[in-house]
Amino acid sequence: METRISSAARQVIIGPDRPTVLIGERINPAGKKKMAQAVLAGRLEIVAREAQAQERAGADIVDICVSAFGVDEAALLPRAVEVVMDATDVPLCLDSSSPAALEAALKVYTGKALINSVTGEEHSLARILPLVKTYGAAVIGLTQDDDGISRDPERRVAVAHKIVQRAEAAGIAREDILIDCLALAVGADAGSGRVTLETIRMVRESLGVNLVLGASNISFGLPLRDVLNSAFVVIVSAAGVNSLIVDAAKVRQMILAADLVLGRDVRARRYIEAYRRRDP
Ligand code: THG
Repeated sequence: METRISSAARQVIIGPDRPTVLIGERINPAGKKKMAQAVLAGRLEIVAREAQAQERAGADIVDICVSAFGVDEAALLPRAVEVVMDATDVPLCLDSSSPAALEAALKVYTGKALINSVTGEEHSLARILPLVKTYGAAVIGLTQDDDGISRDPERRVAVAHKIVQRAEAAGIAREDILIDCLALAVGADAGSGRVTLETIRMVRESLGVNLVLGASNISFGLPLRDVLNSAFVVIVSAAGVNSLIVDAAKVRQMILAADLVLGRDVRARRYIEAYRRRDP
């Protein structure tokens, strides 16, 4: 099963035998004072520059989130999308929990967007799935519902099934759904990594859909976050996650190595190419 995301100029394919697709996470005001202030003031140059930097660092897709206290996302998300489309050719992942903001962004986006995200909550399914269908987009389904995020993998899997079923009933093809089994901070709950891995295994076996993961969540609140994130992305890649929302500059080398070892980099072409292009 292959998931296609595109901009006007470029197509990215997510699939089991393909190299891991990196979705750059850095356009997100959470935890970034400077970006939050700029976004709040409507100064979006920093967003354009960050998109270009992530593309140079190996991001295949760029996630755009402008959610911050006091921000009118329905006004700002489409503007951010326009600014980024002017700055780069990378396809975009539209990251918002606001259906109005997502629709405004979809209206200006040229290409097949990745909508981030729908959940198993009734209000989310009802508002987001029609947008996916109308705009011909793909969508990330988060394995959480009206009861929140379960610590029981079986329940997360049940939410994944519900999302896929409802999406297909709305006329959305299964290949246009990426399931996010959810990574939570291991600093808060040492069992959270295993819950994610068990969910990944079961979703892969029972649904056969492509998988995405916001991997950096795993290290919130702990020191040496890059070390933890590196270990985690390798483990989840081996478990079958084929796209990651990450800081591409920090994990690209590790993912190139993992893809090669996992047989997703024929004749080591990408690995060697990255070595040739490295900064001397
Ligand atoms: N799943 C899906 N979408 C998501 C997430 C997910 N979107 C948001 C988030 N989780 C993924 N994006 C980020 C972005 C930043 C960070 C973590 C996840 C992060 N930022 C640093 C911080 O907050 O401390 C700041 C970085 C900096 O200052 O440079 O860790 O799970 N579908």
